[in-house]
Amino acid sequence: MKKTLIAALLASVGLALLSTPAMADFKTRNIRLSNGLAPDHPVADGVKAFNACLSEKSGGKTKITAYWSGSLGDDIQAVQALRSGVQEAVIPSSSPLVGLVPALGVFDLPFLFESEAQADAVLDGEFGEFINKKFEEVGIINLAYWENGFRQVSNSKHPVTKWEDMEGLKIRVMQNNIFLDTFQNMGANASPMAFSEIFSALETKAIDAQENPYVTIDTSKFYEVQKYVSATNHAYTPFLVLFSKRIFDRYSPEEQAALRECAQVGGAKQREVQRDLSVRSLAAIKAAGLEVNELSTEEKQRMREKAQVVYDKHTPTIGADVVARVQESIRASREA
Ligand code: TK8
Repeated sequence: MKKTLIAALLASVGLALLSTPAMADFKTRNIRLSNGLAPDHPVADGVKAFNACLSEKSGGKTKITAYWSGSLGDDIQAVQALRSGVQEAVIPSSSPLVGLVPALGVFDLPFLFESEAQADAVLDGEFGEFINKKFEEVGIINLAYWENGFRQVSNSKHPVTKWEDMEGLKIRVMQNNIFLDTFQNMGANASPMAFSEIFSALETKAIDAQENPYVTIDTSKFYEVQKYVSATNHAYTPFLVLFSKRIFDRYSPEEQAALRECAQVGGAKQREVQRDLSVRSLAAIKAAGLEVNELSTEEKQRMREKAQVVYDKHTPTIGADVVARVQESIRASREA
């Protein structure tokens, strides 16, 4: 009895000694992490797991303070704050950042990914790494890819079951020319707007429509000001977990490694919760009284064909090599 107690004590002292040198490589850090979503979006579950992992690795020294609903500015502003080193982290959509990293436009190409598993394979693989290098060149570290999800069109006017139904719809798009052209090309009256402005623009009828995944339509309560949702699945745009390179470069290698690893841990949790909630969000949207329209296989194909011109027009800006590379990586994921 006594012996086992002593052995246990010795073991815990040994463990403490072992962990001491590593802990010394961590300083007290408060990471301010912002994003545009509501605090009940699955990104919050991801941030929680990210934070718990950091806390464990740093012996409680590294802590994330999260800011929700764009309270520290929209995606574009927050990324500027990272570049100038006044804020540590942000989780934005890739789309508004094409001005900074044109290659990111590849994710805005309509109907690029076929499934979430395929998106995971491409983003977590060699192609994701290739994009990460481009971020470093502009003073940003991308720690991980999380899920925003497949995007769906919602509106307050009428059911959309074919692309012609978009004719004249005043639709908000992200601040991104590929999305703008995709919807203009379908006949919609598209205008770019920051995420935080959508709800009131829909409420005051300044716009009729927007496009976002079910989870966002649910957690940002767009269902309160919309009547129809169409399962268009027209794009899968990822969330990025971005960190200021200026600040990152001042961290120890152990702190840097912990950030990278824990952002992945958070991402696994976020994707899991997101995919689970997506089904329930769709049910909640229906329960709120919205009409949900599925698109026939034939209409999906027509929409895909209609969107082809967007590829032709934007490939030069994204980079023909980048587009070829993502397509190659998609092909490889199909064979895997
Ligand atoms: C939230 C945005 C949002 C995006 C959009 O900050 O702007 O429509 O889908 O998730 O990043």
